[in-house]
Amino acid sequence: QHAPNTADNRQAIVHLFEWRWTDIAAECERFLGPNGFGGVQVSPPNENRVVTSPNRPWWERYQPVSYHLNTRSGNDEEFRDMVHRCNQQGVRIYVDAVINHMCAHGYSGNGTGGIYFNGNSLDFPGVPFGPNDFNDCSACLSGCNIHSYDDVNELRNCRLAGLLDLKLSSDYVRGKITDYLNYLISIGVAGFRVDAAKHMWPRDMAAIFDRLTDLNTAYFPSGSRPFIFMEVIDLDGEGFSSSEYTHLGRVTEFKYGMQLGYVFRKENDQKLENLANFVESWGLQLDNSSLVFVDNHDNQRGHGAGGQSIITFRDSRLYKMANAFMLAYPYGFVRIMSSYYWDQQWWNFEDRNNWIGPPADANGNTMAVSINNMGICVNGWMCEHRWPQIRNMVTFRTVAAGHGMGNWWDNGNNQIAFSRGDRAFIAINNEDRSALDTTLQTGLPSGDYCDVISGDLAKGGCTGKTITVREDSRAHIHIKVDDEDPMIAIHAGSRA
Ligand code: LAG
Ligand code: CA
Repeated sequence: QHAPNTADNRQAIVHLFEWRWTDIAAECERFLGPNGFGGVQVSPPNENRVVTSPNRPWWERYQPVSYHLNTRSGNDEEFRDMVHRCNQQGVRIYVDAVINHMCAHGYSGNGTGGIYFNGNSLDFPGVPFGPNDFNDCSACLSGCNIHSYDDVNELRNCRLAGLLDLKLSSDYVRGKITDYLNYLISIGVAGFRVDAAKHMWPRDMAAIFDRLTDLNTAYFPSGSRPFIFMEVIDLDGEGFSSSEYTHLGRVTEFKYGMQLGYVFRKENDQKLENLANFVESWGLQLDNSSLVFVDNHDNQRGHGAGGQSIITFRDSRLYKMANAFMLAYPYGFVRIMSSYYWDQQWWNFEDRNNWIGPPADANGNTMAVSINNMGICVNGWMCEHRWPQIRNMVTFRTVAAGHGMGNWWDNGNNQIAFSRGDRAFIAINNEDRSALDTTLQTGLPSGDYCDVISGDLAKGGCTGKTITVREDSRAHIHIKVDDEDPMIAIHAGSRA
């Protein structure tokens, strides 16, 4: 389904990429719950192949070997404890479901949970799956791998990068996958990010989703259905369309982050003014069918789609601006990325280190997330979701929920402003030379408001800029070009 099953109408989730379950549980209690985050997308929780060459890349988790909950993020017990503790905080858990394939052909051994598998003989006793549970290579033009993204048979029945392609038309295979997903539902998860969805037939996915049980009534109203958002990379020009999937749930809207990158970087003839009607002009899926993000775990490192335009934590000023726009504008369900740092090594326009896994000790165990007394993550974890500007814009989105965009203003170039009904207002200045210095209609009731970009409304008053909204709802807005964060955002909850 399309609704995210969040508590209290919360409006944004965060992908805690490669975090351990114990750290996520703690983060729900100490940060995500209190700050109104709706949920967490977790890395695939099921057992995967251990890749040693290169040494423990992040992408080994996209090579399943069984559906036991045993990975570098933790075991079954830790996973269940996390789901419970996060739900107690009103923070939902969404599982990254890798169901299109198992591990790559040609490898065998023991997975992260110690279970034997053999990707030469197509034998996965931990499920169990055998040779008959995979698509044969009859749909593939040469060999077993996908070569052409124009031929939908090849796209869906052949191997993605050598990954053994499950025969999702089989009742038995559907049953095993459904058992896995229903087990997660019984634990209390709220939905699924479905990996590699364009490589699966919509009808096969429909058959699997139909067999899913209702959500656990310990945490959700009875009859609640799992939230489904499918990773469909559709930038046009291939033999399929993401609209083939939108009746099943939301799709990841990759055009959004790519275009937003161009807009804030001022490339490809794009400027902030163009955000006035981007849904039509970029050909995006409808509001209710899309999941949006500035970057994801793939395209922040050159995998997946979007290329050089994608903005990440490395361009922190632009990143805060793009996230602020995404969180302010009423389009799509929002996912924030939370990354770990790695050193890039550029060679021929490609980062040769784009495989590097999460911070780990010498034995390859993922490190716990350390947070200093300023609330900043230190040992390699970026924690973009904790950046005060992003954290506060999550609150902005919740306060504004259900109120449409209004009072659009732009200078015809790279300054924009708009309100969300009479609940919230934002202005952004991405000019190189001119300050934004004018009086604008905010839509808000008169009063003094604390700008949640430069500070917080604390007990003693506003720690940032104060914006005075007059009787006629207009306010004087002044944003210099060289402000570290050239924007202001105010809302009903930041009124002094
Ligand atoms: C996805 N969405 O459709 C994930 O978001 C993406 O991260 C996954 O690819 C992909 N689908 C398959 O689940 C990742 C990496 C790949 C990696 C793959 C399997 O982007 O680079 O492939 O996970 O681990 C790797 C190597 C390939 C190799 C393959 C098989 O990079 O060169 O052919 O393993 O050995
Ligand atoms: Ca497939």
